[in-house]
Amino acid sequence: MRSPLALRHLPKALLLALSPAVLVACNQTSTTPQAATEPSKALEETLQILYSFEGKDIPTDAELIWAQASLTQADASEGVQALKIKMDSAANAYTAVTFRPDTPWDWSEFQDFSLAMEMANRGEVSTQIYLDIEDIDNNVYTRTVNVPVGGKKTYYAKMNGHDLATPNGDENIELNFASGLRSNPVTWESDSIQFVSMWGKKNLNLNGIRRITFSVQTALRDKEITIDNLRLIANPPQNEAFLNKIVDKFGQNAKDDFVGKIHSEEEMHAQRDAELKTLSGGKKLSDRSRFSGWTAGPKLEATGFFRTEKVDGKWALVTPDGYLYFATGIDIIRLSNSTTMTGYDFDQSLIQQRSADDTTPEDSMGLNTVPMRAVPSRHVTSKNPC
Ligand SMILES: [Ca+2]
Repeated sequence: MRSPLALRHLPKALLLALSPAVLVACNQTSTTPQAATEPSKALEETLQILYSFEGKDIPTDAELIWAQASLTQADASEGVQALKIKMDSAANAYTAVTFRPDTPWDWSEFQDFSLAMEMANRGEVSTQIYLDIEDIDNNVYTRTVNVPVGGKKTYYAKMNGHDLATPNGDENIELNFASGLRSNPVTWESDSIQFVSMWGKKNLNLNGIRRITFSVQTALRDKEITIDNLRLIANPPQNEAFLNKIVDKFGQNAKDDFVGKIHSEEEMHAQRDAELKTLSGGKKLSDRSRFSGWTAGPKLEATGFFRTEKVDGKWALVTPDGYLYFATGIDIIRLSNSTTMTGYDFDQSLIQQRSADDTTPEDSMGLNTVPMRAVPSRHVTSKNPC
């Protein structure tokens, strides 16, 4: 079944596709210890079942976008049926199933609770699911999780309580205030899997939850999941030490094991030596400079520093010797909490100057703007577009 809603959602889908903050690889294989297939005992206190998929038809609340739904008896965790969703995600950037009740859910009577469900994946590749929950104020909180190929596991997304607290009241921020992390470690131990926080308003208006959307975005393959027992659960007591000792002495996640993790200095040295061995065998391309610049290309001034410079109207990376080079892996580069403008400058004598030993105190401040006294001195220095 293909929904006409697809066109309506397409602009948003394209917007999301451009987001740089996709942190979970769509085809990653979980290297974490295998969780038990049965829900943790600690999570079995159900407050309210939203969908158990036990009827003869798919719930009318379910809207499909480039996806097909069917009821299946495989992987049911409550009753005998579950909802299987097959996403046409190879051909469509945004595929989804949205549960949208006629009347928004009022969950204001609950405190310290989560949305939970079992999900299984009988496809050929893992399925990265985005979970959007929207309230009646049009606020959305987006989370994600990777559902590996295999049987059902329990997943949950907090709706209230524990680490959702935002002490200064600024809800629309990606990082968690207590930890500085985008997504916190679990606040209770269980076999269930917590959705990874992505962006949006963490504390939604529980007087009215308008929709719950499971989507697959910008995937190269068709994907599928089976969902059952979409419900609200009471959060078990919070582990107050959930942020303690989460980073080991090598700067790694101390609470999880993964391929390539360093367990000792000897192991680190062995990895280093193995990597150096592969690098020493590499041969430089014939038209590359000592810094791998392009010797057959334009030759700019040799300033002794890596820098950027415009060549024929386009920005280029330049080696200290003045050759252009190409680099992969460039990520966000910005000044600390500063706005960025091109083409304008100000009287520098009116702006506090930095020294080489500054420790960028602006990082702990708000947006670092030009002081008001310098504003009248603003002038155009370049009309070239960046
Ligand atoms: Ca069921």
